[in-house]
Amino acid sequence: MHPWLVANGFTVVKNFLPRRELRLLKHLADTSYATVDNGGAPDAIKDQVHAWGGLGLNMLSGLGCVQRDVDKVMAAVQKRAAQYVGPCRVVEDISLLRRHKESRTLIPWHIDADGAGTASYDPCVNVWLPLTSVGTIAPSLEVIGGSHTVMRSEPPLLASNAGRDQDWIEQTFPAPRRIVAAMDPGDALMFDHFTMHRSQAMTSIAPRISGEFRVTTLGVPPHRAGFAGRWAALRDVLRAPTR
Ligand SMILES: O=C(O)CCC(=O)C(=O)O
Repeated sequence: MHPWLVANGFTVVKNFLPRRELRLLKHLADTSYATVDNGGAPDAIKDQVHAWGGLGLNMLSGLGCVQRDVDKVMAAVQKRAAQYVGPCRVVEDISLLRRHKESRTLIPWHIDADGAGTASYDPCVNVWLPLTSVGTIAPSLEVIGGSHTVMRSEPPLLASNAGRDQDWIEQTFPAPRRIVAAMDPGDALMFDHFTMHRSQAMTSIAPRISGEFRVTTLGVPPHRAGFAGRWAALRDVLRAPTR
């Protein structure tokens, strides 16, 4: 594991994704969201995109994308992530694209181990890849450096109540090292699944699509929970009170 990632629980990697795979990822996002927006997806998926913007990677082949393209992007993410975390694999079932068009869908403080169904994949790292420049008018992520060690000794929260309010954050991290990552397409924010993070707080936003590729080191047994449970967990993070 990369020493900065171990010490701080996150790292920003410029030019993480090669140009070709970045283009492919944008193509997957354009194709799948266009299918949803043009009425070509089942109601449940339309509702999900409206509610919180997410599309699981394993839904994309049903939304006009070619699975081989999804596999190529996952392979590129995996190869590059391995330079930071060692031999690893992308866990497709807990990886997704997410679109924010309105500030209503921005996500409150949480850790993926509580809210994103990653706990049983420990160690697990989120490779977060925005497809537009973020940090000023399109929301980036805000992370609390070092929070991953603190959060490992906190009792886990149920996915149905995984959001942390501002008072709790201020009490738990009195002198927080908070950073909002300013990033361009192709850059990655890699963070431990115990690292406290949220969507950059903004009252109005430029739309943004991002990829959330969750990688685990090789040898971790497949998660036993069902697919539906994991997506419910992500939705619940969104619904939890923010502050
Ligand atoms: O898209 C966002 O703003 C939040 C993403 C997030 O919380 C995550 O990737 O775990």
